Amino acid sequence: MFPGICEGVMGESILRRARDRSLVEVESIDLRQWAKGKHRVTDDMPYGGGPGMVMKVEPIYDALNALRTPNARIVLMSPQGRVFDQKLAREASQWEHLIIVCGHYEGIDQRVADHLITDEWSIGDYVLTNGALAAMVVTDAIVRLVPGVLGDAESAVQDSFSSQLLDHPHYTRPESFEGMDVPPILLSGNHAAIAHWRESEARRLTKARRPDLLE
Ligand code: JDE
Repeated sequence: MFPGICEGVMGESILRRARDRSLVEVESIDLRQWAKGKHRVTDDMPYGGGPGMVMKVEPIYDALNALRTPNARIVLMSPQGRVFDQKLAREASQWEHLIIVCGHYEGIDQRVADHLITDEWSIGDYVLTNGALAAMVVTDAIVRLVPGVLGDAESAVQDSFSSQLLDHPHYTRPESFEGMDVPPILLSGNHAAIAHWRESEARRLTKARRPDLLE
């Protein structure tokens, strides 16, 4: 319903460069194209009553039939989905064709999820007004893993989560700022000691903040 959100995100920075260099093809599609009637309605009142609106099945059905290819995976972003993580991002970065259905209102007619969708993903335990925001989060996480998208400087190899640990702290110039100093070991030139410090900081941080990752 909001292709502008997607274009805004995909028109900047690394995603834009990836598209410009044809490393990925990303398209945002306005569901209203497949909505019928003068008012191009995409939502309706819920059966059984209650507040809020529900996205209709027909426009989504027609859109998916027009867009799908034999190998397409069709993902619905919703709070009910499987929680999206780095492992899923790595998997999806190998998929040939990914179509993300972005819900809004109170949800989508359940027949979409039951019959048209191959995967349902959540980006976390909170409710957004608009699935396009969640779709851009997963798109960014997936596209940056496509070979060639990140330059050497941005390389994903040493990222947090490729090591299953949180990242270690980073510092840059100046050496001292308003009485706040860079840890001296980073200025020592001792690369083995620096690597050891970074590893132990990553472990310390992970243990303190995300002990679940150490399981
Ligand atoms: C995705 N984490 C959160 C929201 C919704 C009350 C109000 C709205 C398809 O159905 C949806 C989709 C969305 C948008 O996505 C998210 C999200 N990961 O919010 C609702 C549910 N209950 C329904």
